[in-house]
Amino acid sequence: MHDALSLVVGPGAIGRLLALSLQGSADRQPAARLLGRRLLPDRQWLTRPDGEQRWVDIATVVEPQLAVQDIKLVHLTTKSWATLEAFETLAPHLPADTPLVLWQNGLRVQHPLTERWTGPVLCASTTEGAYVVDNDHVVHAGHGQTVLGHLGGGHAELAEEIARQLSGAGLAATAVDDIEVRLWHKLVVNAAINPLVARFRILNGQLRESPWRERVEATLAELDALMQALDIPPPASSTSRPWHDLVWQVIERTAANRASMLQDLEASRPTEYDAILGPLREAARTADIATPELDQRWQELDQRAAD
Ligand code: KPL
Repeated sequence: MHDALSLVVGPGAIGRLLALSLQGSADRQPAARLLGRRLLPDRQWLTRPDGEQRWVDIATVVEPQLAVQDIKLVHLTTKSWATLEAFETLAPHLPADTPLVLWQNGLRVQHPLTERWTGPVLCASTTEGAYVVDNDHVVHAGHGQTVLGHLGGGHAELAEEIARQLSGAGLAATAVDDIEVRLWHKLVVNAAINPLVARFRILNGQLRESPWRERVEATLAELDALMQALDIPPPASSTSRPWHDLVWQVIERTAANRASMLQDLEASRPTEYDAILGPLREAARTADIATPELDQRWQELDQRAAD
């Protein structure tokens, strides 16, 4: 896997960061290729967190049958709502044992794709910060951490190999045997922050102020009850309010950020509201837990999606 050619599907911010980091750090070329709906310039700028900028030569391909040539690993980095379609387009052209890594927010695609794909499927959760400036420029805004693993806890060696490859490319990654729990943790963070900041078009840090602070607290009370009912182990914390601590820590750390859902709304793109709020509301209904805050956020964003 060390020198294996990877295909990155979905040239958004994380997809481009991944492809350019892999390509820019490998001894053997090419190390990565991008598959997208439109061609991007073959030379891309990558700005690093320390401000250094460099060119990376990388091929973008639009035809799946050409994109898969000699590929040993596929990273699917499309938005959650576009992922099943991207997978269906690619799958007929891929050798049946090709490993897939899923990078989506929410919990809509991870289980169906793990069941459907014939090869190993790993899920990743990342806090790397990146944004696209232009057709030929992506900024790695801040270093984060990536965890990855198989939903059933298997394929540990493969997960470790991929984690080593990512870390070698400057994206610190660790293989874990509890990725499903990690995805629930990220889901709680995204559900508490993203729909609210998107609805009110505010920076993450403004959630610390009234009236949004009260909305975050009310949402956290629902999420706390739901996580307990689902038996999801809480994140490590020195207090008795681990979910509360996790979410407020992320709000502090990302105070100046425009969350991904807000960026999607502002760019008139579909948002990931269903991948984030949908699984939580469905689990709440099964567990007979009322979630008026989550329901309201879902209705507001669903209304926008229908407009
Ligand atoms: O992951 C994020 C996102 O923007 O999707 C958070 C943690 C909310 C940071 O902005």
